[in-house]
Amino acid sequence: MKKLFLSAILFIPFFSPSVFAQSSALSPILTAYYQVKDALAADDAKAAATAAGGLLKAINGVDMTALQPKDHQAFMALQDKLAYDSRHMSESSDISHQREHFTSLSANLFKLAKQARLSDQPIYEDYCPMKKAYWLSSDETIKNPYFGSSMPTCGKVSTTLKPE
Ligand SMILES: [Cu+2]
Repeated sequence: MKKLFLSAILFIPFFSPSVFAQSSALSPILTAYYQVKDALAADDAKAAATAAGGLLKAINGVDMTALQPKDHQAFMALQDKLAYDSRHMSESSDISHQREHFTSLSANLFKLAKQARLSDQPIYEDYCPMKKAYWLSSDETIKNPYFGSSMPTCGKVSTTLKPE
């Protein structure tokens, strides 16, 4: 019993930041984007389309009243562009077409990430020199969504956004 109590105390400091840190009304967008990215990295066009549909829902479902004025403004300026690429990806079963849209989707989402809070965790912007395009990731490991299994580790982290 005493041991259990001690370990509980020891663990609280590790868990509390993620439990109590403020999350953003925009964070479902990033979460859905990561699912799209993972599906493309796995060369799975069907999963990418489904995930892009979820992303579109997340974009259209943002609770604007829950946003800080600065985040609200940044989101409004990019919402249509983000929705456009998401919709095209969700309606396509052609992975090369999805990857074309993923290029501008990633660029616009990175613009948003620089101006508004999307996550309590770092966001890594990765660069693919073969595609000359960027993508966003929640971890530093490179899993290339533009080439998938044919070039899984092509690319490098170009920018790291750390939450304030
Ligand atoms: Cu299209």
